[in-house]
Amino acid sequence: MTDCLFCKIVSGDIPATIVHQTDRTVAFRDVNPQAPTHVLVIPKGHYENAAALAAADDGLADEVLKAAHAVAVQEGVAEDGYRLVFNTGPQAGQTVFHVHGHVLGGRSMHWPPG
Ligand code: DGP
Repeated sequence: MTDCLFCKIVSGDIPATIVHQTDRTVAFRDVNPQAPTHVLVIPKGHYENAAALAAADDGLADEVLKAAHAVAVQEGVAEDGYRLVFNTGPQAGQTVFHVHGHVLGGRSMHWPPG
């Protein structure tokens, strides 16, 4: 998608600090981190949100989840625990409409979220 920020990160047109990559996923540091570890995990292909990714039904959602856990392990937050968030739709706070999982860790988290 030509007008998508995260597609431009995938293509290299916009720089990002990439921390993990597979054939079909990429993970990079959030520009506005909300925790000591804050990494975004995305499929390289464009899907608007988690619902669209799940509907793709080709194993890609599973790959994104596995990549998110691999990031948590790599970042050293898997043992103490981390939060994986897919804001889905404007009311949930989604602002970039290329599905992304936030991997947040390195501090205590509270529930419910704001
Ligand atoms: P969400 O609100 O769930 O759609 O999260 C979008 C996230 O994307 C937000 O935490 C900030 C991050 N973000 C926005 N623009 C950029 C960018 O250009 N580079 C990086 N690395 N992250 C970005």
